[in-house]
Amino acid sequence: MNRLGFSFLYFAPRIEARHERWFGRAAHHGYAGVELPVNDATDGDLVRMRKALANEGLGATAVGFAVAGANPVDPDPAVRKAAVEHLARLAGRAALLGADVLAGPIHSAYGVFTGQPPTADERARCADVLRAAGERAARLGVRLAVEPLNRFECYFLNSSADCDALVRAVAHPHVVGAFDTHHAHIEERDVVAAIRASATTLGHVQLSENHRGTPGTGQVPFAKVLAALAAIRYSGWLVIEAFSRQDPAFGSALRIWRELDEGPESVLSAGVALVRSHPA
Ligand SMILES: [Mn+2]
Repeated sequence: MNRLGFSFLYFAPRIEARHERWFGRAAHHGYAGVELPVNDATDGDLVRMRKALANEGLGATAVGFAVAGANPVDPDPAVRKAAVEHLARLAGRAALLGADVLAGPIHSAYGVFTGQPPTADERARCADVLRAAGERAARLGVRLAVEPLNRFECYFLNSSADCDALVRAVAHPHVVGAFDTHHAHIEERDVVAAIRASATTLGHVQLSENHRGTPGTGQVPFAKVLAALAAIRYSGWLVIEAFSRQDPAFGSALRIWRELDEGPESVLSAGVALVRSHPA
């Protein structure tokens, strides 16, 4: 049984009290949970969000990313040790929210490029870091979901096949693969084949348009995606992920240069309609 979530990265990279009225709206629209960014969340934020989630009867997933000083693929062992600690800290924040999954580009530092394709050494280092972090996350009851990103945002992990291979190399039950239709739309030859080929490692799904706006208004073949997920008996979160300029600085950081939706209510509503129109 899949649970429908809504990513609050739509609003901002750090969720503040003023954003929490949208928890109630998400619950009203029929979402089972919300995906909450944890990289910049303070302890106070986490306590406040947990209470607000409980008030609305919502579950949660967490979203986070690896950073330059704690890069899982770095040649320096001290940096990789910091990466394990960083990922364990993010998993701890996820656990505080009651989230059972921490998803995102946790495989390599976001926005860091070497100018070269990934190397075998980098893959081996990353697998070791994710295994150690997975062990820490397991104690918290949190699974780490490794998300490939498109080539313009990341060089280390672009495809579903590479993600599947990485997760197999990690070989820890609390480290799984994530699939985001936005990145897949850019990188995969065939989304259905990509989903089928990663069936045994897939643990988290984000439904996002090619243009990152209102889901269902772009080129991502959601009917095919949802049918493929049903065919592999995917069981986990389906998180609606749209970005906006609600937070102008964050919108600019994500290269959102125009309005892509009719406001939060329209995106919440479109996400539910999208999934309900293609029942698994
Ligand atoms: Mn994503």
